Amino acid sequence: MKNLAPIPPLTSYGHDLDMDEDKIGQLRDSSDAAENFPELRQRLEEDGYLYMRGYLDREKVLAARSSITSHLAKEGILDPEHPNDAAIGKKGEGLVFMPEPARQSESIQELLYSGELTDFYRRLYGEEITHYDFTWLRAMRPGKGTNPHCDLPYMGRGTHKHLTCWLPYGDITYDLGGLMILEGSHKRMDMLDKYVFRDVDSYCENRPEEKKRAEEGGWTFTGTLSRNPPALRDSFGGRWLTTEFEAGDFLTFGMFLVHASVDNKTRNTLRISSDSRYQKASEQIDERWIGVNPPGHTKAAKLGRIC
Ligand SMILES: O=C(O)CCC(=O)C(=O)O
Ligand SMILES: [Fe+2]
Repeated sequence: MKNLAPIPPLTSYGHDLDMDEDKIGQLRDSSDAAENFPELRQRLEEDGYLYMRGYLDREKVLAARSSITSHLAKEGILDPEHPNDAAIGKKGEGLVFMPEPARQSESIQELLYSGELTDFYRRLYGEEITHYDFTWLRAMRPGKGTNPHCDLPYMGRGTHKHLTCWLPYGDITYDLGGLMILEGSHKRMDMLDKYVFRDVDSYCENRPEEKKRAEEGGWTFTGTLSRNPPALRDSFGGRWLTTEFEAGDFLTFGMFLVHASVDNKTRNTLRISSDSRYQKASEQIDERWIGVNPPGHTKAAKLGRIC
């Protein structure tokens, strides 16, 4: 087990997190049970996540990082005064999503959709698996991170038993801001049931304003659960859990676990990570994320209903 540095004061979505030990803590590292899938399944059920420290080949992750940083350099996002690998952005530059480089980079495709990682999911589910074709690849600039949400509202048109894999490309210190999860939130259906089954691409056809917005491809519901992570914690209970991630780690969790990210407090370094999704091949898949050019949240994906 790694010796962990104490967690320094952190902010998320611009709010100071409460640093008391019953309000913030470290993710539980499950790499000790890496070969024990019954145990991993049990922990996933209990904790709502598995954090696999150092599970993947660090060199492969760093090779994928290089393909991302060279793309960012080509796009003029990186400051040419620094080596590409440092991922130092020009002022104000950064991208939340970069589907193109994820699709085109062989090293990312191989890392996420073959070998160790897909074997892991096959063994965890105990049967053949499949994955979304769409990859959420992010280069988060300094400033506010991702606000608290569950993933289901964005991807709930197939099975609800799929898993997100959040993977850092490089070491992510506290000031660069990695992912954090809200302990026990996946069991709080009393708090989630009015939120989590809403679909960000559905709208009420009988509400003219909503209909208009949806027809223009706009969002009627952003999928955000809160813009205030410490206040959300106060109402749910549990602790925000995070850690300093390293290349080779991944964190996997289900559709009902509340998560967010720690803000990037560096002066100009981009935080590079991806999130990808895996499920049993035998279960229904959300068509928004399948194909060479998945419809995603575009107009083509909007679904009207009478409310
Ligand atoms: O990387 C982030 O800031 C957010 C990631 C996320 O929401 C996810 O992995 O589902
Ligand atoms: Fe998410």
